[in-house]
Amino acid sequence: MTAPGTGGGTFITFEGGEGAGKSTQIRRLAAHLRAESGRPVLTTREPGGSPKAERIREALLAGLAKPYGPFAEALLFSAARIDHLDTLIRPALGRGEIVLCDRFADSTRAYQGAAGGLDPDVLVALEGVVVGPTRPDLTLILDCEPELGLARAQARRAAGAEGAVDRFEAEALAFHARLRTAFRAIAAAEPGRCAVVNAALPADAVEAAIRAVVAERLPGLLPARAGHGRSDDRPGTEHGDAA
Ligand code: T5A
Repeated sequence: MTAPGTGGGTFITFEGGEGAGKSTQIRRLAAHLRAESGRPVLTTREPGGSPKAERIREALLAGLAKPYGPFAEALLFSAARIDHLDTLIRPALGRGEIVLCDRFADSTRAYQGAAGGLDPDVLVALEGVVVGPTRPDLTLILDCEPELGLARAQARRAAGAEGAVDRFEAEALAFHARLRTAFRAIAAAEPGRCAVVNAALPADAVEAAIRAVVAERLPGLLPARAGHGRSDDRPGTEHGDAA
């Protein structure tokens, strides 16, 4: 069963704090679904995903909107989201594709709302206008201590060609702790849509936990096959605490 606004496609979002492993796990789930579902799989991200939204992403992550406060930032994330939905996500869902998106509206709730202090009523109104009926069928919330996620992001930066710490990663630890609480609260408030995955586990174990959640929550996604989508038939993996 898919959400009413997804037009025959399947919309899965990944959420969580900095460096929780969302990009890593999107790549892995996309490869699995491409191999096993027989349906096209689109991976994308927010902010960004479409050429115009990527331009807004650059400004947001450079901190250009920070002086104007969380409402202005939420408006810019929303502007990027409108273009992303109109030009990429809704057309793909309309073609029956599986869309895996790295962050979506829950990030606005957590970053600009719970951690940034923006009025929840404003967020609800904004989300209603911007997202409308295009709600995710499933949201995987990758949960770990903020210190761990920030350390992973820092290690990746030290090893690669990435630039300086971006506008949100640079926030104080207390901000990141509020984010974690916010994402867990979103999951608790919408248990039918959201599943919390223990992202502190090794990447293989997180992947196995995600496959198990997808198989359980979206049983029509993969053709029925003995043991399909179950992580406990794979030696060397352990279950996450998917809720
Ligand atoms: N934002 C976004 C808002 O404020 N409001 C909004 O509405 C939206 C949509 C986006 C920023 O914008 C904010 C949130 C963000 O601050 P971004 O660069 O896309 O910026 O930031 P993130 O989404 O946080 O992405 P990151 O790349 O930092 O983190 P990921 O994708 O969660 O982590 P990933 O997979 O890149 O992994 C990080 C490192 O850890 C390793 C990986 O190999 C990598 O090196 N790793 C693991 N190591 C050990 N064990 C595991 N299980 C591991 N999983 C990954």
